[in-house]
Amino acid sequence: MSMPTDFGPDSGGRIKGLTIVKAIVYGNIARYFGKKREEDGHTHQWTVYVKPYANEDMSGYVKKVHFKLHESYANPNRIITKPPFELTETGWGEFEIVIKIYFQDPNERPVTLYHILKLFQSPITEGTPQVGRALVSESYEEIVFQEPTQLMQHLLNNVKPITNGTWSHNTNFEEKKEKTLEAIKAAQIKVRTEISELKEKLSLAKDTINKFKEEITKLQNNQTSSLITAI
Ligand code: SLL
Repeated sequence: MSMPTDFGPDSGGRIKGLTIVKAIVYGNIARYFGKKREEDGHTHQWTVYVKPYANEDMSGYVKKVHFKLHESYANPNRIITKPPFELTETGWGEFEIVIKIYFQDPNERPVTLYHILKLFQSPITEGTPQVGRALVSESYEEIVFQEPTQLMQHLLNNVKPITNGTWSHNTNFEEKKEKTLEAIKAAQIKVRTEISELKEKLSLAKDTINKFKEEITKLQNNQTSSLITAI
């Protein structure tokens, strides 16, 4: 039986034409102590995480997640080898965390994400989801596996559920998607209207230019003919 797999020397053992997408959510949750801690000046406890968007156990295809913290932390390189792929710490400041996801198949290049650790509620981002007194800052992302190996395809397509219950997120991504789509559509209409208004203005300006040009030509012709008459 023929297989859709090409294991020829140029294929690298990858399944040609196949793309598998895995949706993930990454970010942080943070909780204020209520005061500055005397001994180290820390004000918050936070957890940075990578989790699956769907109810799927990522460890089927994720080998480890590397969280790179700010240099002010002792051992800023933290490696998590099993789910939940998360890290809890305490601190006083916000900084960028580099998240590198390694896959079970070493042929698959690691994926790097950047997350700005958020501790403080900013007044402009109203609607940032709150859990109890905690602050949530998370993003939706899709990992695209282009032409995975047969091993990786198997791992990606045979993930186990995490829970028998419902798997939900702090952020209502469906609602966010709808709202973002609406905003894009509204912006599209606005831009289209502006373009047609500008086009109209441009064509008016062109008409005016042509009228002036005609006037200039007329005046020049008159001048020439009166000069000829004078001679
Ligand atoms: C800032 N640029 O100044 C940032 C740096 C670093 C936060 C924030 C260290 C905790 C510890 C900590 O919270 N660093 O003492 O280990 O806001």
